Amino acid sequence: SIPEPQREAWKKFAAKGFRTQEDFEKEVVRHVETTLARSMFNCDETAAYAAASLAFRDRLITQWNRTQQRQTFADGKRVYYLSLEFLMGRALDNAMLNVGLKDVAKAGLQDLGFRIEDIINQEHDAALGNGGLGRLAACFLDSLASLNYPAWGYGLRYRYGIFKQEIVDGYQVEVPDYWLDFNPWEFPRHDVVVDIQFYGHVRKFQDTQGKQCSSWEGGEIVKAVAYDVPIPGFDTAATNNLRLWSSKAASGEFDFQKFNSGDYESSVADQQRAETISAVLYPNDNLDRGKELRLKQQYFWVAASLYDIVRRFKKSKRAWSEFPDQVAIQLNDTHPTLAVVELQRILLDLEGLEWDEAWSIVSKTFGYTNHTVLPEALEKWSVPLFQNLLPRHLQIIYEINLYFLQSVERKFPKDRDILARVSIIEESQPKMVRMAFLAIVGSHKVNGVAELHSDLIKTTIFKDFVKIFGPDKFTNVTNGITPRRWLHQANPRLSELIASKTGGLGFLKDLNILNDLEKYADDKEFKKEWAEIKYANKVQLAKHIKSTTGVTVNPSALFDIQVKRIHEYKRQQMNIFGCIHRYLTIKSMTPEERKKLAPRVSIFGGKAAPGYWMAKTIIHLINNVGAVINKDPDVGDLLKVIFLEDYNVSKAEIIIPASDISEHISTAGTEASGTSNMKFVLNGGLIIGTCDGANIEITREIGENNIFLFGNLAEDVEDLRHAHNYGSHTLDPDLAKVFEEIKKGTFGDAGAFSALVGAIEDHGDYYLVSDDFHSYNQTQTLVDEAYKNQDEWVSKCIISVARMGFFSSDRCINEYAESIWNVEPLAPEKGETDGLGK
Ligand code: GLG
Repeated sequence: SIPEPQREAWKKFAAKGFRTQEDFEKEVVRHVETTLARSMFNCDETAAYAAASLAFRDRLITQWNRTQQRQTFADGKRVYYLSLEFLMGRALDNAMLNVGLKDVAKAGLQDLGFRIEDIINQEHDAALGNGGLGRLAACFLDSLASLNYPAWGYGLRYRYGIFKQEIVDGYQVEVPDYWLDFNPWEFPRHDVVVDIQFYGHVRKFQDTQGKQCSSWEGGEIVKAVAYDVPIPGFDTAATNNLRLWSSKAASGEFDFQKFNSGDYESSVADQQRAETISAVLYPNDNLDRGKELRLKQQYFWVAASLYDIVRRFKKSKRAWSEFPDQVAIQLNDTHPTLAVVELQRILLDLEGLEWDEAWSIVSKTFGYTNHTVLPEALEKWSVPLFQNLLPRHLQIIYEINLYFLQSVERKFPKDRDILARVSIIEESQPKMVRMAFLAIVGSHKVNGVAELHSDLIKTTIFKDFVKIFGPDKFTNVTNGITPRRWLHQANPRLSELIASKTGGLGFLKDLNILNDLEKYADDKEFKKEWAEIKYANKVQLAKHIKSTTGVTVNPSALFDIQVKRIHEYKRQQMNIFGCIHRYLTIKSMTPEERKKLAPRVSIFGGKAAPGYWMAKTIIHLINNVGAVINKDPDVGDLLKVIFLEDYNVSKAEIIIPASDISEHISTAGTEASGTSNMKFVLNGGLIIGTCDGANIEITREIGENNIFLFGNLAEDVEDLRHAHNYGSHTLDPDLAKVFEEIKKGTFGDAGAFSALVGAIEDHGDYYLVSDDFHSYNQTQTLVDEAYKNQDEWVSKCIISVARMGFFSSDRCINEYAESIWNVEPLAPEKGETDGLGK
């Protein structure tokens, strides 16, 4: 560091970041002219976006530096959130709002000849995630920074995020998402590079004291390079870090030799192989495929992150026993579970600690969040694959398992079966490592993401572990969403109205302030403004629908929206069958009867995993049904069916504020939480849903009168499935009519949909579509009726929003901090906030 006498100069010239409109414009022009080497004669919107982003980035990084310094001096406990997915979406709008300078930027851009909306729309989404799990991680980062927690996110810098979806002739087509062409939000840290080892063998030896030691040797090395993304808190100078690792070939003699000896091609191939590790996000949501490259990604990211964390800890020169007082690591699902093993390896093999001492540190450091009970999503890795890729880690896993099973045996000496049930190694052919079990054994807390889900993991998949470790190890932290992005940014009109009634933007930091709105639930003037905002948001979505699909929809119709990953358990098939049922009903009506119907637009959106054929079939059916209904003159405005291509975070920001009703209709017990349910209600839409995930807690908060619940309960699912397989399974009569219509070819070649229909008719209807179909349609009729009474409808929406405070990710993060991480916020000092816009 710089010697004391020279620091004055540094302080004098320290970067501050702009504060005024004039300074902002100066920065933009400077970036256009010098960073981008353009001028006012060829500065298009892309360049203006780039320059505006760089101006904000400069500002953020200044605050970032101060935040990091402050945290280093304070030397307190930090949280590390390990997630293979961070579904960030766009950064510019968020940065402008969080630092409170959007108005300044708007005026500045206008002065320079641009409209802020056009500039914001230039940005490519950072789509490093599949769905809810990745977006949750992004909301958490926003809350951690906004609440001043000293926290880092660690992830992978995929060159390709989730694919872009195109719809061609009704089918999903995947297009690669190359998003790094120009990304102003990241800082490459070419000085932060970690060597990551793969393959090789384990050498056993005795050290000079005669102690048995192991060393992992040989194999190959890949380099992990850090890229830092600043995460601004809302209305605070605190700016946290998201560190993403990118893989790079270990350069040096080896390649060079090959190159010199004429083997140019293979030296390049090595490089490509190394870079493949962080090349692409696996596009599966709630599905584990067990591919070697995925395990490589996991180890690469976990090893680099732990190296970084341990290095930071070692700088403080504390005793190892203090590690858990300085470091809390949260495992977002089982994807980073190898961190447990890697930390044990570091302490044992590299730092020379004894097993018990090391293990006591490890198991106090980690917390594990489970996000699903679906068996196909629970990660398992084959032992032979492990043995080859990570031989030392496999040994350590066996040892962890041995000590664990010995403790179980001591506790339950008479129960032989329990050992096989809870073993981290599944005795199958080939043997498998059960990652969730490893995560439980290696963590001090395990949490589910909504009450029902947290109860289910305790009574089903992790039941034995509750017996072994006691119930206190298992807890619930119901998910939340950040109101900054999902209300203030996505729905500026509503945010402004709320601010005008609740005394400013304080509700964005304490969402319970929304309670103040309840007194306006019957206020005529307020309701009028409320309804106008919803209508304006629907007009905006209608425009988007028109421009992307060519279909004209009536903004006065009821907008019914289901946007999320396409999955059989989420039951988009039930929704589209419901649309067909509605269509058949309309067709059978007289014109007089039709006049009494409430017009509806059914809107779908979501990606199917490229290998998930059934999900792709559902998309195909939705599109074909839309093609028939949307041009049927008997139907007109009464029903439109729309599939919106390429659902992502920035589209969600347009779609969610425009809903009247949204669908969260998973088979009870299958959706761990859901988070879009919260986003829709927070934006003044009602929901139709099953008693599943967070729907249950939403109901408790907003009241049963304000939600449309239907369907079988989680506790009945098992019996129903059993009855399907062993008893008689009669198809719901309305569903039978829907199937007849599909089979007639009304929606194109019936053969294309035979598997979809067959899964319900002939193959056990695992997701209980037929069982719930009647109650689903009946409830949709109640929705129609309720919507006709607009006055009451708007009151319901206002009351619901007023009661949504609980679902802020701030509440959620505070719960993690208190009950799992044991960390305290570290607020910026007074002077430091001078970085803020306000
Ligand atoms: C999972 C679950 C969702 C949950 C989300 C965040 O399926 O129900 O809301 O994590 O906890 N794979 C997911 O998206």
